[in-house]
Amino acid sequence: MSSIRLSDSLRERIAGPGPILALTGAGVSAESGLATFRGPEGLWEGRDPMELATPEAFAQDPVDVWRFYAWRRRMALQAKPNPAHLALAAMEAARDDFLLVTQNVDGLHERAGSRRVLRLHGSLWWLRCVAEDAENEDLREDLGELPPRCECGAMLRPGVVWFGESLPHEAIETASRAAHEARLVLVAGTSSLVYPAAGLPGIASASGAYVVEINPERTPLSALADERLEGPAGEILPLLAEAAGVAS
Ligand code: BJW
Repeated sequence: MSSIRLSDSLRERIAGPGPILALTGAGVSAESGLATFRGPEGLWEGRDPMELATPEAFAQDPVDVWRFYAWRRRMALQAKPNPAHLALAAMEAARDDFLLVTQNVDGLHERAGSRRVLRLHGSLWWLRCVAEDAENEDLREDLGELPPRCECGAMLRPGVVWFGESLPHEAIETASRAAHEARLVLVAGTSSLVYPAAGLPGIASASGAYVVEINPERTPLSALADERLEGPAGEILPLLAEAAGVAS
């Protein structure tokens, strides 16, 4: 039985009319067994993922970076959506003014049933040809010899967004617009350190939205949030879905 109690004000807001924006990060997949980036479990073979998730690392040693992403793909395939993913999918299904924006690349939101997902940082299941710069959904489960190759012979790279790279234009434009229009923003499982995603709750707040942070730890967003729900997303998001009158 959870000790987390939702305020009456939040209960009214989650069940009431007007656009809701949910922004998620790696913490929502933590309860599915996937490591976060900056947490204590975040190391891969003793190395900081942030040193591998860069264009510079890929340019220097593509096979090394591909080994990291091949491992991430295997972990994501083995993982199952948890109650946090399911609650978000249920809230989306119950109303047409609910938008999910995620920084995650693992595909667990879609596997939980979310249909309108704005992916800010790409997908583990997309590949991009370094020569043609065209992105394809990857239907191969096995990448074969690393690095995988495009039909044109050039290397393929993971279809994710690394530091210093632009986010998909349409996704960030739509997310910014949704932040301006949102009445309620749920920010779950992100350290709120990485921009431009971390700026979305601030945009929403400046436009009058009520911002709720769901995270066991404080982040740079905590001071701005109207309400903090301190605990795991897999416990708190189902409570919010229930308060919205939705079974997840
Ligand atoms: C739980 C939990 C549970 C645990 N329940 N919670 C403005 C100011 C300053 C800098 C910039 C700026 N604008 C742009 C920049 C530069 C840069 C940036 O933000 N740098 C900062 C770090 C300072 N941004 C970029 O380069 C972006 N591009 C860009 O803006 O292009 C234009 C431009 C370029 C250059 C200069 C200026 C403009 C691109 C960012 C790409 C980020 N890519 C990555 C890798 C993706 C591929 C992959 O997955 O491998 O995205 S980095 C990594 O961080 C990944 C994540 O999506 C992202 C965010 O991490 P997230 O999800 O928050 O995870 P964690 O681990 O940090 O946090 C987990 C949280 O969960 C914690 O708080 C836990 O407490 C919590 N938690 N269990 C709930 N059960």
